[in-house]
Amino acid sequence: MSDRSYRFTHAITRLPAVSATKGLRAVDTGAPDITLMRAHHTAYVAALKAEGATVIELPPLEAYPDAQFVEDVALCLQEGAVITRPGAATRLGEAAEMAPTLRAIYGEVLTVEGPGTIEAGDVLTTETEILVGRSARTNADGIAELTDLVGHWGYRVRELETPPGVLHFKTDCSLLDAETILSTARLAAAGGFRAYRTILTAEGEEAAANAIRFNDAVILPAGFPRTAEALDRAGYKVVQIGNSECAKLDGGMSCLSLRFTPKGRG
Ligand code: CIR
Repeated sequence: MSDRSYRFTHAITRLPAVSATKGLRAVDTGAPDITLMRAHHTAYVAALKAEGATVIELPPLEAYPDAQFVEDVALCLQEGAVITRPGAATRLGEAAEMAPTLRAIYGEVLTVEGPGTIEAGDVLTTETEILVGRSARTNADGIAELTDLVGHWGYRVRELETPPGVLHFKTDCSLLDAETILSTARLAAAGGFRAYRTILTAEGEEAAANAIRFNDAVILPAGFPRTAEALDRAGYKVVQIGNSECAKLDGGMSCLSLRFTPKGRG
């Protein structure tokens, strides 16, 4: 089986803006400390580079307090990229900010035009399919438009539900390899992952599910020792990165990068 769903040559990140203190959050647990958030971000970028990534590091966007969560505004595949249409009104303009960077990399960049909305935090690409969780940010029209767009490159989309009260589908799961998904128990219980092996986050460690597999590493938010140990025991190389400040904005490891291998380079 191929490994293009977790082996990549490139990543895009964006340094958090000072305005990130005003980022969206479901529950207010206090303003994030921007100095610490940036230190975590630096460690995250270093972890990607240690795995061989060429990282395109974009500057902060003060007008968009959530713009460091670059994952949500585009879906990057080998054949091309799709600019999404965020469901959060304050994030809609972030998509156009990402477009020139993707156009410089890819021959083909498609755009979700609406009226539907879709954020790529709700999109999990595996070796065989693209799973999309319907959520408060991603609706049926958005999924239908994405399905049309990526169908053009031969991809199959399967619609699932993001659990109620959970921001994004990938808040609760991440791909570990071609056969394996790291998932919270609540998402796995919904039954959408029957074709995969699942490793569950430890009870009380649900936030560990927002991880990424990038080449040989599973990059996991720090502070979830039982899940880290389970992954280690299963043979994965676990790299832990501080996430206390992005967590205050409901962000995790997947949100902070776009990961891809443009066709011809992988
Ligand atoms: C938001 O609510 O949009 C941001 N505060 C967090 C986005 C996290 N992104 C992700 O889960 N993919």
